[in-house]
Amino acid sequence: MRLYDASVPSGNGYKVRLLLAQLGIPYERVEVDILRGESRTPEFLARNPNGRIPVLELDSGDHLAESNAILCYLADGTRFLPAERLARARVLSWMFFEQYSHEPNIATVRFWLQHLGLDEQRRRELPRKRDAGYAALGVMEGHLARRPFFVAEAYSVADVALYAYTHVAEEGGFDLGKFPAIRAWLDRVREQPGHVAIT
Ligand SMILES: N[C@@H](CCC(=O)N[C@@H](CS)C(=O)NCC(=O)O)C(=O)O
Repeated sequence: MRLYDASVPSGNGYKVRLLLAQLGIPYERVEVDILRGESRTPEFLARNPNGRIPVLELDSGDHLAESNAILCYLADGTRFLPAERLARARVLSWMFFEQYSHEPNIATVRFWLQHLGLDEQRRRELPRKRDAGYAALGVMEGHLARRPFFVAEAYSVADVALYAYTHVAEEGGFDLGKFPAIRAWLDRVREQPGHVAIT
């Protein structure tokens, strides 16, 4: 297996590397310089027409894009994705939440502050992104106040997906001080067997 990932620490790439480590699956990491447009070359677009990492290349030569789809593919049939119908749908529900309400705000602001800087347009958009990011953290805090993990009392790919950008939210200027349940959950995720750090 081969994973096309960013040369800078991308949370979307990290989700996949974390699960691959926890599943003990060997793979080759290919670094793509997204800041220099390497994910937009004709060669890369043949792997993912959407021009983004991560992309998983299977031993069959097939390519799979979208971090959360890759997580579901890898987790299928393992303890990281419940077989029971409702629990499985709840895992997906949190993964869609991650992509719609969390990542576009928390990850995007981190990317701006760490890599792109704030031009006039980003500066204008920042307060709205900040509010939406805190709203997503508020939803997570309420849910985690009453349970150890997102679904069915067990660590799953829902936790992997949401951990990736939450644990580095402070790099985007989000203060986790007001979210004790999230901070306790971050510690529980870090304690899972096979955990690896973002790099
Ligand atoms: N929804 C996608 C988002 C992927 C994404 O935004 N990747 C970024 C890095 S984190 C990227 O490749 N950016 C390069 C570009 O847009 O050219 C996923 O979850 O995989």
